[in-house]
Amino acid sequence: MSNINEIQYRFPEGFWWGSAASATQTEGAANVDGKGKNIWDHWYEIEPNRFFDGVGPEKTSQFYYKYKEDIKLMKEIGHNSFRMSISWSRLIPNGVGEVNQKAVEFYNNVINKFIENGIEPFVGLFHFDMPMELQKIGGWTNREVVDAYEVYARTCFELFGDRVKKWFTHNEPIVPVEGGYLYDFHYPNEVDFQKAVQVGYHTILASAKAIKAYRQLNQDGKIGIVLNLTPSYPRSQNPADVKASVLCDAFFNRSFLDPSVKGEFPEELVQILKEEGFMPVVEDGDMEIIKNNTIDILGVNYYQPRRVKAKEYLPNPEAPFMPERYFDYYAMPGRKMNPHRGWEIYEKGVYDILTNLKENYRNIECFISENGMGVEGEEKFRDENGIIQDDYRIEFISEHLKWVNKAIQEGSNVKGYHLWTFMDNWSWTNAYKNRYGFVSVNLNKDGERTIKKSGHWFKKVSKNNGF
Ligand code: BGP
Repeated sequence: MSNINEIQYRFPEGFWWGSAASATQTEGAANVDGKGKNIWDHWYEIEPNRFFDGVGPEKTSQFYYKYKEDIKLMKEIGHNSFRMSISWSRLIPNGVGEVNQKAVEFYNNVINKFIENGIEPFVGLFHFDMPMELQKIGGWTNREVVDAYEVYARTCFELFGDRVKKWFTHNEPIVPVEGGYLYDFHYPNEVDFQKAVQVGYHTILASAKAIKAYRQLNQDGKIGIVLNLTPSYPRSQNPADVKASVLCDAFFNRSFLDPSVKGEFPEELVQILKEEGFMPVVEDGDMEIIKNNTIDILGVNYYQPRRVKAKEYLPNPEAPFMPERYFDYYAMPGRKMNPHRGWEIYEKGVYDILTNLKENYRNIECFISENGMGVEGEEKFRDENGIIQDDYRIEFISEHLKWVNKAIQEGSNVKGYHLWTFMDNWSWTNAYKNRYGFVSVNLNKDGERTIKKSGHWFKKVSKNNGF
């Protein structure tokens, strides 16, 4: 593997090697320099018990203070690109209105530092972190928030678009729908399918409006979205299982993939929403905007498959409506697990996604924008030289990369691979339970950074453009 001639899996020239992170999970400095509160700051204030070990978002990994050191480390481990996100409530503390000049300065410094180090910054506009002032008026349920987001997006393009050439309107937009309005793992912790639908719809509309605004500015870059395209595999080929998987896919993947790439919503989903009486409120002209402003580039986040079967029992008609009225989840016997996160590991999933994009979504330009393995208690793998021997992560990445490589051989338009994540960070309600980074962060030593074995390995992969 150290010898270039021994490379078995070679990647195309210019392949993007790097990682991804988000503002709230890394920056820290949640209450300084004029940043407004977002839903995470607020939720932690009122319910700290919901966060692993009671650790909140106020400090996280201190990227706000340590970005120079961190970007240097990224360069050291072979990054040529990195996805960050802008914190809306740092840039515009109330969500609408005044722009925080301290934030402008911070993001300018960060972006410039990336470019100075030969790392292309990919920038996301929304990574789960709704400004609290906007959540108070209903967050994505309220159309005013769509307008506020459009202004925020335009502000970002105007401020940073001269240097940032890859923008992403949302990260995993289905997750705030699931977490905030169905399954109780994001604030505001409501269980309300009608609101969930409205939130999803407004998010898509907001994305299309941001894309439109971006194109009006003629900034000569690309704009897209990052989706977690968890494939839905049926338990069997029995038509009932297959139907369950198709509907599950419509709820959780195609709900955002189809409007983002094709400018239209999946027929199966619309049918169910109509039948069950949950259509969102749509205004005249919306569909036109969605149709005419599809993405240039798609980020694909992939962690685990979703396995689905036909319903075992008749659903309770009195229970609140949930997508699971149409399918049940299925734990495949013999599946490989990451026991820490409780997620199945199924490497071929990444290939299936890329093949689907090639065959059914005009082989849109894409990249693996997140993939990774969260592990609890990694300190026990630290050797006498202080390096965490995370061979399991190297195996996880290489097994996925082999499938990405196969997809490329078969004509997939996939341009890069970003690990989740660069350094251990704050994973929402799991806080620092599971560690995902190429670089460890020691919370007991002021966040001291140490490159793990996987980071050293990745450097060679990136240098050799293969392994
Ligand atoms: C994705 C998110 C990331 C990140 C990752 C790991 O869904 O885009 O923000 O957190 O998952 O998941 P978790 O933090 O829940 O372990």
